[in-house]
Amino acid sequence: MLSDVELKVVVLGLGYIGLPTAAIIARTGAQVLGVDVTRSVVDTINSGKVHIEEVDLDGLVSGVVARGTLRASMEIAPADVFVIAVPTPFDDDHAPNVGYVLQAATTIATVLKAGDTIILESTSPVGTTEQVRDLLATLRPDLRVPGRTGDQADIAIAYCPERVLPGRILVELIDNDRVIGGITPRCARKALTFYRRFVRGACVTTTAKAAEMTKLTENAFRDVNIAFANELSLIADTMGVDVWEVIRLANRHPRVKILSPGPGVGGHCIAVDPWFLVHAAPEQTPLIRTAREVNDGKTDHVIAQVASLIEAMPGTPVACLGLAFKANIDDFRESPAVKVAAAIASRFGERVRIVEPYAAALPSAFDGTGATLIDVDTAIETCGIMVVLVDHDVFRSIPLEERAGKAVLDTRGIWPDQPRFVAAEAVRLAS
Ligand code: SAJ
Repeated sequence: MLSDVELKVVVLGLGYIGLPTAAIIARTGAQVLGVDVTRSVVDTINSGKVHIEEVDLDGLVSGVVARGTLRASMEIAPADVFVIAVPTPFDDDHAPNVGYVLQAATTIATVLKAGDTIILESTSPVGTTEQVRDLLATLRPDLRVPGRTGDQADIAIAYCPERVLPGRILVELIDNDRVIGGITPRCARKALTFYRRFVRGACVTTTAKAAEMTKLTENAFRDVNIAFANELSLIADTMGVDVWEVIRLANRHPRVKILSPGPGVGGHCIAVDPWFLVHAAPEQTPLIRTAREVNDGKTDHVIAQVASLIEAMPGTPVACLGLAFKANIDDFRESPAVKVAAAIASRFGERVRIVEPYAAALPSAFDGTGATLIDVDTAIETCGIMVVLVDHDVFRSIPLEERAGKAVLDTRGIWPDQPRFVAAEAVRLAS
């Protein structure tokens, strides 16, 4: 086996998963080349800086770049292990788009040699790893690919999904268990040897297809469970019951663990991945599809609730607290908070003030609306209506006396001590 210093690794895609992964591998002493199609990303990393916000990532990247074990480039180079960590979005009809994965495989084919290992980490529809294998077989007929030539393959191909939580990526990359699916058992073993270099969690081997479905299952499981919480919040609203209290009480049952309602489900994973299962098996997925619809519908419900509250209090400035897709991160992709705040801003214009400590400027969704970005203290001083869209710690810490007398719509349940009648009464008056 190659020692860490001799091992050459290429990571394709230097985003939220690829960059931390590349940096952690580089910390083991392996020579890592990160490849990305965006010039500014490559330049930023080579100057020892990061283009994404993630706890402790800046220090790690500057360290490994300074040591010379991590370098970024727009050009691929030969290596022993290739890790694909590119996006897999879906098209308008919810069909998964694996174009970036196939593009990455095409790039790898130009430098691939016997003995190399290719690992796909991107969330992918079941069968994608075999698709990568078939593409490589076509592009490089000189190499024997696994699963077609018994145990005699020249290269190893495996699927190993990332399962890290934004905000805890560096910890979870090391501590989480990994599922490693090989096209053949030999492929899985080769990939396992690689992950053992930096993963402390258990590494469990399986087939590529089972690993692909496992990843989709994890995120669909969470989506379905959040949908249950969101549905409860709708029921509780119609009954005038505090859903947060009901959930707290129900969770005292030893086998009940209800998640938290919110303004909808955001991010690039949980709001996307369940569609891969629905698209692959439409007849068999009524529950998973409905969960997606419930979670998306919750965002529309919150928009209507906020609009009623604002209409009930003419002229009162309204503060929308948070834009990120979840607490304490700067990631606004697929964020329900952005959807709610932008819809409200386009309707109520200058009355709408946005508070988002993780944003230097308002995203383009607010262009031309008249909404402004203000800090939390100004919001407390000037806004009679407060809408909590994200449970950032800085919002959680606002004491009751600073919120007293305000009409509050708390979609995240961060202020259990807020007199609930204020918002409920205003909404009732407006309806
Ligand atoms: N949310 C709720 N209520 C909850 C929990 C979450 O409304 O009780 C919302 C969040 O506010 C957010 C969305 O759901 O808008 C998703 O947040 P999340 O923290 O559940 O998940 P992500 O998208 O940050 O990361 C998920 C994780 N998957 C699972 O927990 C099964 C992570 O481990 C995966 O690596 C990641 O997706 C991914 O990349 O697939």
